[in-house]
Amino acid sequence: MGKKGFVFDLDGVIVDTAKYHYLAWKKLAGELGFVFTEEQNELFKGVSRKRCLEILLEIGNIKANQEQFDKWMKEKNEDYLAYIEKMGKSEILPDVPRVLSFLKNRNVKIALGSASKNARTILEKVELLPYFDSIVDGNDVSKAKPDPQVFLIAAKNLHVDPMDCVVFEDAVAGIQAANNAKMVSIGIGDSDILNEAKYNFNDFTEIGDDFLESLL
Ligand code: B16
Ligand code: MG
Repeated sequence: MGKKGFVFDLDGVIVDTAKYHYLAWKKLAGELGFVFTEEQNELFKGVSRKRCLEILLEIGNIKANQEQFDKWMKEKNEDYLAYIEKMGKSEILPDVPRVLSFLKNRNVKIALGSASKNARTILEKVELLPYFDSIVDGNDVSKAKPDPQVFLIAAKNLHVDPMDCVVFEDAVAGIQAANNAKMVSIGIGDSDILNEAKYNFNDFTEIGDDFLESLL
């Protein structure tokens, strides 16, 4: 299929940082006097930090002024970063290094396309940074997924036509963003939820070298 650029989402695709986001949001909710459930945390996947806090405050029915809002954003991120600080290679999701190595050896370009402003730190911690030709994260975008902006910037940085790019994503909005960018979308996770993806796999152990080869 002549694909030349491969873009990976971070949380839910390369590492499971959702569990750390959850612990940090849960702590904040506790301080604000309400319970935040793991089920509610599902709503936060792929969503920007600012939007997550807005949703959290809606759940707790809490009104905040700008100063409180900024303080809570900062507090949540500091708690989250304390978990990230302890991350290592063992937290990379199964077979991600195999797929990255395979692609690297085939001389295609690799980018990260994540909503997280902590993406670079996380890739450094799990020692995957050298695989990436470009990192596009929450610091680079003004429009959230499903807007295609994050992936279009990645394609531009890789000097690859968006139509020659493939995206690995675990969030519905991310699959929609990839489709909106006219890229090949690959859903990592539940195929019933990610049913708008062109291809679906539960995780990278299901993505064989022959499938990758067929994309090149
Ligand atoms: P940060 P992804 C997303 O990562 C997470 O899924 C989402 O829960 C989080 O709020 C967002 O990053 C922002 O993260 O607070 O580190 O800037 O899936 O887009 O890689
Ligand atoms: Mg994700």
